Amino acid sequence: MSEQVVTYDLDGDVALVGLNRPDKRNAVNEDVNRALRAAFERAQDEARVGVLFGVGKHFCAGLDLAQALTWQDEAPEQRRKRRGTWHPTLDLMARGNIPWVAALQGACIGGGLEIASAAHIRVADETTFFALPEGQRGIFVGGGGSVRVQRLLGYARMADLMLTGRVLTAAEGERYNLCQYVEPAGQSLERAKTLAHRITKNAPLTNWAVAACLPRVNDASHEDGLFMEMLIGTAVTSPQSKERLQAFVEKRADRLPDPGKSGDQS
Ligand code: 1HE
Repeated sequence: MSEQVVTYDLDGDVALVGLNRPDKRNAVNEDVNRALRAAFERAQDEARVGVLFGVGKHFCAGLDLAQALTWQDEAPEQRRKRRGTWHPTLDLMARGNIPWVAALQGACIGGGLEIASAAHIRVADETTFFALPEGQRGIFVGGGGSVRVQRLLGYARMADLMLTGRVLTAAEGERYNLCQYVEPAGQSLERAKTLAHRITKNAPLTNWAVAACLPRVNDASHEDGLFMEMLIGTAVTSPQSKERLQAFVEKRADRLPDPGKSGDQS
């Protein structure tokens, strides 16, 4: 694993993973993919929540097109080995054991959007822009985007982005369901960290159920989904549930703030 292309730090119970090729706009080559996978595995072992961010002005410009160019003349057998290598990496994030928050700024393009879509929460800032320019590059999505990005956007919007090369602003991205928060320029990472630390306070089993089980329920039929929900509900019940329910009943737990009365809820 290359230490330089992906950074890893632990901030209390939060793992901070950084895409670190700012001069290449954090384009993802094979080293980055391998390093990301190692970082996600490590985070699952030692953190309760992960934050993924991009170093520099851009989150990620997608697949490293210069490296992809070198693959074009490879023999079919060699190319076969490169197929689907992003999938296990991003599945670790999207349906692994801990929730992930992605902090976005600047370009969140192609494979960059696919990576962001594997996070459970996406925090953009006002400089963020989203695009799927695969049509212009003569390639297809390869990081699970046809499943994950399409589920966020819906077919019509995904087809529009892929066919026309349309670029969305942060505000449009929020409207299109590509991010849940839009912060002032330069503040997405701080907000993502705040959210991550808040998430660490949840019962760990509930976090696991949201991170690992909800995406699978989302893939199931109505009937199977309800059955899975019943099983997950049973698995999530723990002594912590009893203590937390008791704390509420005994008025020891914080009440939820009324958004109409309180100001900032972060
Ligand atoms: C790259 C890449 C890259 C930048 N692969 N090297 N992604 C794209 O089609 C997006 C392509 N990138 C861009 O449109 C622009 O670079 C940005 C809008 C992201 C940023 O623009 P800018 O003016 O700040 O930077 P730049 O001058 O274009 O790029 C700076 C350097 O980064 C330059 O290298 P240099 O050696 O000439 O300095 C660029 O070549 C390099 N660079 N983006 C390689 N993507 C799993 S399948 C997913 C399929 C896809 O991801 S398709 C979408 C690919």
